[in-house]
Amino acid sequence: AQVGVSRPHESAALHVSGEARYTDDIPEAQGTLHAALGLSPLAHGRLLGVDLELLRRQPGVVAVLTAADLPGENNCGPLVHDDPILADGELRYLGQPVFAVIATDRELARRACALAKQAIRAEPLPPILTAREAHAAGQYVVPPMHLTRGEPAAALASAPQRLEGEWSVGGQEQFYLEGQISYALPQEGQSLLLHCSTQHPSEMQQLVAHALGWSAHQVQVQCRRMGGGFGGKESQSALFACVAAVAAMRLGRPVKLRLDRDDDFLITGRRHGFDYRWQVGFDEQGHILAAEIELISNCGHSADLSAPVMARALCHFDNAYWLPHVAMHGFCARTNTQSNTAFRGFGGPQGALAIEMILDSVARRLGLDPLLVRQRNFYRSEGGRDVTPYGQQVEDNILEPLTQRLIAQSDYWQRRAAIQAFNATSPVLKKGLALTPLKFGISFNVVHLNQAGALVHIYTDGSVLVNHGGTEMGQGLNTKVAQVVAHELGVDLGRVRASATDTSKVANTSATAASTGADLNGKAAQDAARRIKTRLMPLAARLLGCTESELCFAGGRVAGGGREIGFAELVSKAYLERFQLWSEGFYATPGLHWDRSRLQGRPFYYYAYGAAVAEVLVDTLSGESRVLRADVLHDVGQSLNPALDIGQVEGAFVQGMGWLTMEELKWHPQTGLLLTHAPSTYKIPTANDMPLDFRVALFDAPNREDSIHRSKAVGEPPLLLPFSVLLAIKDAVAATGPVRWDPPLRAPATAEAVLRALLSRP
Ligand code: MTE
Ligand code: LUZ
Ligand code: MOS
Repeated sequence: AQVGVSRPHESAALHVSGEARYTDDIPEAQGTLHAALGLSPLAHGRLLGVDLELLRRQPGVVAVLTAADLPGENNCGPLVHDDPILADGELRYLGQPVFAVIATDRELARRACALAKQAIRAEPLPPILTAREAHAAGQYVVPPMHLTRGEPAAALASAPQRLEGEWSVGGQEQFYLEGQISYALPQEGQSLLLHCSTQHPSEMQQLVAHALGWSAHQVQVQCRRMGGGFGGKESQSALFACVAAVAAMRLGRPVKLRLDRDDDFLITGRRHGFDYRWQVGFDEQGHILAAEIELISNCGHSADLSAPVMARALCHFDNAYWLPHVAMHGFCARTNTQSNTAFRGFGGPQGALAIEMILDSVARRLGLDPLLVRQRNFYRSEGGRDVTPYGQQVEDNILEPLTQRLIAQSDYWQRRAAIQAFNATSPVLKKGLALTPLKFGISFNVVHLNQAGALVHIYTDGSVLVNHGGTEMGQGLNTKVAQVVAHELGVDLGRVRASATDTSKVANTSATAASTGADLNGKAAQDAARRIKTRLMPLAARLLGCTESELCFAGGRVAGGGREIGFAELVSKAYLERFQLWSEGFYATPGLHWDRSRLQGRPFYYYAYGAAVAEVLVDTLSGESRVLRADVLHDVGQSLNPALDIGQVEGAFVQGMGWLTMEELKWHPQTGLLLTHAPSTYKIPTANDMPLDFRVALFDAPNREDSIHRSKAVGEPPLLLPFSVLLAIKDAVAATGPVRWDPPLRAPATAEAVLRALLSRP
């Protein structure tokens, strides 16, 4: 079998030898020019003009572009067309691109752009820099969203116990290792080839066409691979694609736009920080009776993907739990900062984290172990406690068996006792322990996006080339899709090669996002391979003298009726008999329906589950913490490739840990300058921050839905696993105080935040 087995990433050898070609490694065509962007020095202002003469005088400068030079629409926003490519009239955030300089080399272009402060004439206006301020002023990028079930107000009023609170979680920079880049090459007769590091080539094609005032068929977008995307290249690769394309067509020369890291931080958005205000009603056993919550996301200056991000946050506030009466109110606050966007989990983590913090507070109030309170609130089929607030029935619930197995594997209860004993005798160093579960909905929460296409070629020597609408960002999608095709045709994986994503091969693709890459493109590629196989079967049956139902494609051979023929031989015979040896394939996820205005329906094909136990050590003098051990049990259905899936789970765990414990964004409270705009001031986890003892296992049970080989999506769900780390830190802090103390720990739980929580001890 070619699926269900660990195989190295298709580019692993190229990655480690440095041969893997990223967009900036494509040999430059003769005459290539380089672009850089001049950025707004104000968080908010009226744009009065740009001193073009000053910029044009700079060495190496070939051209300077402003909004007035755009031949088509000045927009790079994906859903709401409210995102200018270059500022026009209004400056909306500090870092907003105002002009582009095109020069003979990148350094000269950047140097000219460094004159932005002198070149831009603007009148400052007061900025709104926090989501709370924007909420108070009623400034939103899209209208508020409400999701309600039952009678939350009445149920809160009558609940035996009530708690309320406010909390917030910070944003997170994607920190893809390869920064944003686009390379535009004019072709003959008003057409363009664009190499772009993007998760969404079709949308780049469309937005570039609009910016040029062209039709889509004039623009071809290609992406062989990205050096990471993490959601940051789903929509936000567009600004750079549009600038490179417009400059290239205007000058009739190839133009490359590659950002340096500081500009990438200053221009692009990231994970939305959220503010919450909540109320919860519960009984003495910790059963949640009602909850009401306001979620305010900091969207930045434009809508971008903030609406579906908030919708996903609202659809994940329940996480693993039955909430009989619930009201959620989502506010997408408009602020004068970078426009926030997709980041692994797409609002799901921000929704689910809120209920996990609330349950932890409930448990502390009652003096119960938080694990018990969690388990008591799990979705279960008895008593109709298995319907989500948005009306989808949870049919594939494996929360209880998965959690039970993890409790056993991690010795949760023994370690709970050992930690209590340790803390009793250790005044400075304190340990904490937490188990958190997750349930994550798989599918784009916009129904029509759940479709994919593929193109499979078999050449006359029996080698296979597969192309599909998904993009490779390191997650191993090409490997999985190649495995599916190899499996279908019964050939070795080495005979199948995946080629660069290209809008001229598969049209109208969705972003590689929502963790659906393998689900959608794997099915589409399987469809394509099956179509070719179906054409080959009558010929194979004739050659082998058997019936079609006796045929078996495996090991590079086709067998039947006690005889066999090599796959390559069969293919060359088919060619001579004029069979079509290539095919397209298509897939659309079945059974989805969603009422976007009421937030009701079945947005998800299925759920992925998982749970993690984290044990941390906190130094109560410095506030520093360290993950001593993490045990993970994660559900990927029947894995297509366990090695890749474990890699995804480990990576997501550490990335989520970074979000919740180390990565802190700070904007200057008056100017709105992002102060943490480089690795010198913004800290992501390194090898040194890995859990000292890290045990990741897959919960190996087939998807009950007919997904590709009964696997489940893996990209985003495990980002929720390190909630356990944050809550273990909170547990360690709580151990310094009186029983039932609920420490006010914010996220990210940096050393500073931990010290603040410790200092608030009663
Ligand atoms: N893994 C790597 N190495 N690099 C990435 O950029 N992006 C994540 C996840 N894993 C990412 C990654 C995100 S945000 C998503 S949505 C999925 O991969 C997308 O790929 P998939 O749908 O093929 O899983
Ligand atoms: N929905 C979703 C989306 O669940 N995930 C996504 O990445 C996405 N992107 C665009 C629109 N809806
Ligand atoms: Mo992932 S945030 O859906 O690109």
